[in-house]
Amino acid sequence: MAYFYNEPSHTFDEYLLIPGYSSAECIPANVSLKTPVTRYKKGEKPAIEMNIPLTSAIMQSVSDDRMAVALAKEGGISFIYGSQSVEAEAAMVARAKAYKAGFVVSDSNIQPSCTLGDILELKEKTGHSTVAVTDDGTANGKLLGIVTGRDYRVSRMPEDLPVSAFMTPAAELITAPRGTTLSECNDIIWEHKLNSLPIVDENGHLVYMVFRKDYANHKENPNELLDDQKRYVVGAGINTRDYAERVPALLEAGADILCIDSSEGFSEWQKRTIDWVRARYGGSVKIGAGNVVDAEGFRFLADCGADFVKIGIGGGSICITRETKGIGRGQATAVIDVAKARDEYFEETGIYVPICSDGGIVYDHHVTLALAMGADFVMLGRYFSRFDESPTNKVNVNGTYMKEYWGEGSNRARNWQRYDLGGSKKLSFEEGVDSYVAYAGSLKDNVSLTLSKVKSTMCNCGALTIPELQQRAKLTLVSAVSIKEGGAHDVVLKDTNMTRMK
Ligand code: RVP
Repeated sequence: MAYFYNEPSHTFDEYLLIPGYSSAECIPANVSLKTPVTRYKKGEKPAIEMNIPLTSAIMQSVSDDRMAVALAKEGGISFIYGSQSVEAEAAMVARAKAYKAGFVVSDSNIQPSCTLGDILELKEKTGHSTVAVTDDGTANGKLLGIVTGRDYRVSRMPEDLPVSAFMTPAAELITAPRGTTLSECNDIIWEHKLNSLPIVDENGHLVYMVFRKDYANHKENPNELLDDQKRYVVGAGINTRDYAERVPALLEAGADILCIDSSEGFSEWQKRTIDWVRARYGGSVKIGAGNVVDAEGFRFLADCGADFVKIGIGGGSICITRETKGIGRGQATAVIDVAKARDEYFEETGIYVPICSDGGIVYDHHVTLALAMGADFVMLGRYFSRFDESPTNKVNVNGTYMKEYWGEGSNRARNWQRYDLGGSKKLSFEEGVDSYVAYAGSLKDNVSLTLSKVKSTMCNCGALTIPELQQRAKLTLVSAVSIKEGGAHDVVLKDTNMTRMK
């Protein structure tokens, strides 16, 4: 006879935290959100930790190189999507790794024979007023001059005036050689009262631009997550089919950590993939696996050698797996069950395997709940898709700005490897939808607001670290009626259009 669970499975919205004692020490400024990402032995330190417990989903509409840089700046990790060619994914990883905080590959470039009209058009397109003039009009051509808003007056100059007639020529520019450090660049910028400083190689070719305003930004990222060469830490998704080609290319490009991207990870395919990685690279290559929703699935992947285990089936905002296939589990119950298994595994073996709650985070406080239930970190898709840094289009729908967001199992993404069970190489039926989400602005502003709420609740629970939260949290299931009590009720809201993140 089939096995029946006695309890229904629950999701985050059905739980609340009960405050614990908060001492005077318990203030948000004292909270550390540092968390392990990879397995480690008792008494040792994990090879990779994050400064904040957030990762971005392995999805076309969420994680590219731009997202990877933006999230690493805040202290988390993006897993660049694998549902693209090996070359394209490796190129994204390489770009994120090549990104040097404060050093920008110029995106506004023009040839000297172009006109003032072309400059205005370019400015309209990129939104940037500093344009590099190079011999071939590319970001790495020979630097011939710079045009800024101070070099022209639209009302006094004809639009067909060539750029060479009003640019500041290279001979009059202050530049710095490749290899100059960011702080040296900053000194030059201040000494000469510049807004931007071109970095050139020994042949006079443009390599980077350093902008005065970016230096200030860089100083504002105390949590940034860097590797030992001071490059941003970047993750990448892989599948259980083409790992023999994909993994070497991603590592060559500089990926710090991999994750098998699969809707259902309790399978021989995952074991084969991890075995292949271990046989070829030993423990030096870090690889997460998943997704699972119970203790058995966790133990299987932990025994296979996964560096972390991802939890969640069917809880994603764009996911219709539960409707189409009838599999899955309420995300809160899945996290609680797997967290218990992770702790038992640690007791038994002395090996701590971090777990990641993936999907279904709707409100900021769901992050705190997931951590309190035992997750070491969370993975979010919808959340990050709403920001400027996600790879999708920002569109105006009936007067409101939206970003596009689609599932990996949708017809749009057609990521068949994620749903593959060793059959034909195609997506047989959809397990995801194509959608819009409300545009929410910059990642930095939103992440800082979310984490300030997380820290505040942690203080209410008397916890200054995530492990303390996991030990001290008191959680209660709530009734359907008391959920209603939790929102604004029995009042007439003044702003009925107001959308809130609780
Ligand atoms: P959410 O954050 O709720 O948007 O969920 C994101 C998660 O949903 C992803 O990390 C992934 O596990 C899952 N996903 C991605 N595509 C699909 C699908 O098409 N069904 N599901």
